[in-house]
Amino acid sequence: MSLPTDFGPDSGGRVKGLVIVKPIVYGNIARYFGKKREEDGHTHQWTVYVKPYANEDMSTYIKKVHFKLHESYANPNRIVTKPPYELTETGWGEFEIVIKIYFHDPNERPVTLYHILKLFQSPVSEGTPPVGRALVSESYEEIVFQEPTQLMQHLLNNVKPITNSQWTHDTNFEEKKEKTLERVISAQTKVRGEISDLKEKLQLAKETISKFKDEIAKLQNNPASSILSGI
Ligand code: SLL
Repeated sequence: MSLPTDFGPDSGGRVKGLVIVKPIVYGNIARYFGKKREEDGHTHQWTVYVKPYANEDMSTYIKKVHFKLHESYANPNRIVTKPPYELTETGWGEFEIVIKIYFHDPNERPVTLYHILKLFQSPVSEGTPPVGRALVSESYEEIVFQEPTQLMQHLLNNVKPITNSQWTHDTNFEEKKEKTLERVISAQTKVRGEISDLKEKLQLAKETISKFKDEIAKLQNNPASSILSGI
């Protein structure tokens, strides 16, 4: 890729106060063969990927993406230098994939993501997908560029669309966001309730302690009166 080079004498400097956020989606899809393959025991074909949340060609600012697979794979370090940033393999087991994104601007530190490759449906969800139907396990993330250089600012702001047609995702992230927010709010309400219960209990305990302290003081000052009062 040819990079614009003329950004003036200060092009190496960072743009003060500027923050650019790029939302991304990363994860995997997997398909069950329907049986264990005789020759190698593999059961699934899967694809791990990083893609933009919006319809934007990330190659403008991404140089390459490293996918680090489980040691059981031949050449576990796989490098993808152009979109789509994805890797397809077959296998039998789940493991953690380390995804490292490198940028064209060497001043920008690479970003590392961790994804647990998912092949099997969790028992709590609606059972095993039928043979041929893909399982999807993906996450939303935001890459935050703090005070990028002018060069990087230019690259980040000059992305082109990937496709002219609709850019969609398998996961409904808007719905996921709403549901997550609802869960956070209900957890917050529950925790607030528990805090106020505990505060009441604490208050009661403090009052009881103070009553006992008073009684002890009375006893020490005038033991006879306390005995008479029945304590
Ligand atoms: C497990 N801890 O035991 C995990 C490791 C590794 C999966 C899973 C290798 C395929 C091949 C493969 O699927 N490895 O190249 O033969 O579940």
